[in-house]
Amino acid sequence: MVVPDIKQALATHLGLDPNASKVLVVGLGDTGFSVARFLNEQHIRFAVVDSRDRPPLLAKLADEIPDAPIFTGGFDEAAFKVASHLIISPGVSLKEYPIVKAIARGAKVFSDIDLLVSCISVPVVGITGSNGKSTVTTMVGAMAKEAGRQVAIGGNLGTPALDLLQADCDLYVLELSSFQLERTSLLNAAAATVLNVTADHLDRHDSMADYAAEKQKIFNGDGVMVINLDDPWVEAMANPERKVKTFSIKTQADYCLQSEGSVDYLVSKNQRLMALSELPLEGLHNASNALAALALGDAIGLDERAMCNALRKFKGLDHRMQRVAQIKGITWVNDSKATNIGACLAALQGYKNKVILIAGGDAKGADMNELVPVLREKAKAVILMGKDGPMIEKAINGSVPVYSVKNIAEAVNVASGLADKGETVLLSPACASLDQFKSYKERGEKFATAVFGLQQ
Ligand code: UMA
Ligand code: ADP
Repeated sequence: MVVPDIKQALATHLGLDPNASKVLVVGLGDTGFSVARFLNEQHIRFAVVDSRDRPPLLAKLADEIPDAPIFTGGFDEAAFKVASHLIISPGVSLKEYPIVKAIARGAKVFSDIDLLVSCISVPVVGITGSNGKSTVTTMVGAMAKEAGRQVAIGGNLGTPALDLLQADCDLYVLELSSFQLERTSLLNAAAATVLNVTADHLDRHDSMADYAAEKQKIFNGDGVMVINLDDPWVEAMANPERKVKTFSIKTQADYCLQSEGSVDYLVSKNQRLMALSELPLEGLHNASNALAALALGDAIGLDERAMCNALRKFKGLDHRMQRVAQIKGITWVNDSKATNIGACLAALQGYKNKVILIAGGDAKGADMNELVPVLREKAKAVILMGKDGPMIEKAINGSVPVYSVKNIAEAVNVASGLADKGETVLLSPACASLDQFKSYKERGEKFATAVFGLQQ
């Protein structure tokens, strides 16, 4: 449901006045475009600025809103000088000089998430964390659908928040990144979680504490806090004065695992919900994700049976521990979405036997030494590529055989030569892809293409 008077809500919550406000939309990617379209529909004056010469949606904006002022090729200081409000895309750092200056002058900063939540009168479920956001967001969305709810699912997952705005929607499930949360102040989620906090985006955040503090903003307000007892950063966020639901794969919690004989169950308050083997996903980290999703669903009143049915049918997302082929007894797994150390560690820890790992790319300022003890235990060989390949090789320091390659096709060829029957080759780079690819998707697709090429 949408509030009866959007203009009034924007005035009340954000001080947006169609006659006086001058909004600057910073960044013209998917978020900036959705914001521009929304402001145009609400007849609120805006301009768009992007530091790139040709931002990806320039032609589309000029076509759809021909009279929108657009400044590209740098952050035009004049545009910032007159702005009363800045709506800043997640890809743009708040430390950019014109932004710092505009804030000091009194310009208000907010996000597309602030705009969405000002316009709706139905519950929001918010999901953040270093890893598992997309998986848990999609799980909760599937659970809500199975329970018969009219649910909109998006945010960092892909569909910008404002593109989800629909009159007949009774629930929003939003994946939120630390960048989105950093500039969001109006969110009051009915249920929210920080799944975990491990090193990521340290090129944008000053420290782990700073990164965790941005994530913690998902708990602003008075909704149910869903807390991972296995993560010390997250456990410390629990507020005993609030409604809290806990989950864990290691210890007793509101949602946890229980073994009986050789069978593990997902349980809630000592009641078995389903056998872990019914969850069609690899890796214990996905048990943690399922428990988080159950706790979130419970917090907003979803039916338990519907939630378990949705989990039984959940096939997982592409590029996350996705088995792409089995060729001559060798299993090839695409985990291209492992863009940080935590995801790569979770992938490796899921294997009993040693694997051949393909890793490397842009480490985003992370300390790759954290990876080394697990590589020693779980990797037969490591094939490295990309900008920070040499840095990872230095951290490994000869303790595991390393092969340096130029591209993913060469990585697959080298892996094919090293792998014996019964072994697994795992692409789980622990790094972002952008130094060599358009996205983690392109990296995963090129990996799969090269693997299929081995069959020729
Ligand atoms: N950029 C510039 N100059 C600008 C504006 C952007 O150079 O003036 C660059 C950014 O540094 C970035 C790229 O352009 O490299 C895209 O930034 P953006 O803010 O325009 O991105 P959008 O297209 O709006 O997509 C954003 C999220 N992107 C980022 O946070 C970088 C998308 O998450 C999200 O799906 C989308 O909003 C809808 O909500 C992607 C992502 O990579 C999947 N997120 C990071 C992650 O998951 O690790 C946080
Ligand atoms: P995000 O949206 O936070 O990036 P995804 O669900 O897309 O999370 O998964 C990203 C990567 O993290 C994949 O490599 C996946 O296998 C791994 N992963 C998923 N859930 C977890 C978890 N709970 N802990 C650690 N790694 C995880």
